[in-house]
Amino acid sequence: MVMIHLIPGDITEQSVDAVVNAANSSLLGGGGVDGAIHRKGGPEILSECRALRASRYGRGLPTGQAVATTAGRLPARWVIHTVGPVWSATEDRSGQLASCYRESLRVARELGARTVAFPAISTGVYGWPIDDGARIALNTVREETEGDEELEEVRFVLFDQRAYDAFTAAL
Ligand code: AR6
Repeated sequence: MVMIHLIPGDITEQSVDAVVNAANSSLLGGGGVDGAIHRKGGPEILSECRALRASRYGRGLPTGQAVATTAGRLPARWVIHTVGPVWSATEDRSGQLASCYRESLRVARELGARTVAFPAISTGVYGWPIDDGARIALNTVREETEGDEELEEVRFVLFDQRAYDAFTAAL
């Protein structure tokens, strides 16, 4: 059975097989988790992202998809970059947010990762309400890992108290 843990803190400090990055489709960095991962992980991650842009993802990584690179100097083996949807009050984009979690787990399994750390995708710069973001994250990961024999642990790493409280309530 896959253990789901909620951890207050910084995702760049997690010793896990794979850390998920809330990236943007350029794959070339940004603020929030993305900025922290590139800053701490060093230039190796960015150079692999550039190579992905030059090969498979010439037009960028589409929203809801995921792709892996090395983790550079982070205490992890891989970074799985995924692009969350920007929150919209008029359009339901929750399927795209669920897809980020699902596709990231699919890539993690392909890599043979046993431990995976997620941030609360889309709930920062992209404006997704934290309670709803937490519900979608937990429901999708629970559904997706049911009966999984390979994965051991999925960790949600929550940067502030509000996010931690929202995930605790949703769990
Ligand atoms: N560890 C864990 N969680 C963090 C960290 C950290 N070091 N830093 C922030 N968070 P965001 P998004 C939380 O904005 O909403 C970037 O510029 C944060 O409090 O990182 O998906 C990208 O390049 C929030 O709860 O990602 C994109 O352009 C959550 O992580 C855009 O932001 C996600 O916040 C993506 O926006």
